[in-house]
Amino acid sequence: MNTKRAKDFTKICTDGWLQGWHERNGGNLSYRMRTEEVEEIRNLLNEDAEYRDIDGQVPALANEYFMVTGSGKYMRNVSLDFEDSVAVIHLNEDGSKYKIVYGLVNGGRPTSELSSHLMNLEVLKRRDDGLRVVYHAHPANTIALTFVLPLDEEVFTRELWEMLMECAVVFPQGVGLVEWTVPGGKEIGLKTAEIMKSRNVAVWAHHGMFVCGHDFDEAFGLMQTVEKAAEILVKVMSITDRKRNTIPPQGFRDIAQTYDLEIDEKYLYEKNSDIIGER
Ligand code: 2HA
Ligand code: ZN
Repeated sequence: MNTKRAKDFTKICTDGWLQGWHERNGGNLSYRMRTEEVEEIRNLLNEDAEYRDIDGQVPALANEYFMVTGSGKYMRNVSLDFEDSVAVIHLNEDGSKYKIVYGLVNGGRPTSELSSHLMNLEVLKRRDDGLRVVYHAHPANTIALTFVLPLDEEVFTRELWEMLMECAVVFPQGVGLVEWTVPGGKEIGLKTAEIMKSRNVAVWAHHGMFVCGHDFDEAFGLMQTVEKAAEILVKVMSITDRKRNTIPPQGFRDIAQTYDLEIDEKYLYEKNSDIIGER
């Protein structure tokens, strides 16, 4: 497929692979297509394909088209063979079934995380129609932190924010956390979608991260910013369990004022401990 959107989709898969976020078939990507983008490839679509059940229902996405990676496909292969690795799917009139109208030419199904992608895209559509990209990866530092930081969204967000001043600007709503849950189904999809109602980042404990964006660059940049902050924290924690210096709560209020951001005060609690991860 030789469209701008297919190129953008391919680029993030390659970029994520180069970051080391996509071992084997790890990670997946979805994009809610615009009407004109579907029209552009109309002659490539096979509308006779059979509808199959989605684990979960997404009525607000009925009749829409999505570009998604395939289950078991490797992100590193998307640029080498797009038609083998990626599908365009169409949802039926009540958002309970999908059919593959393009791609996965050597067989296969959409990503094992289809439920999470579609449930996220549904709440995002309600929140802001422009939020069309959902990206899942396995970035090592963020995953590492889920073993040592408390799985408390306020603490987790605050520790990341302190590592890299950009964080508060890039994800001022903070990050949501999903405690260990078996991936690949409706349960984890519902928990993640709950987070996406108000935030752009969901960390899956001991597994990976989901982010959303208006476009592929924004989604990738968000994943990279969270992971960069996590990497710095891992470095700090490998030296010591406490900080000698850091950005104080007022520092974040000043950032919010300078950049005209709404920062939730719940992340700016006064700390009683200099031990990382303690309040
Ligand atoms: O596609 O990342 O969560 C492999 C995964 C499942
Ligand atoms: Zn995964």
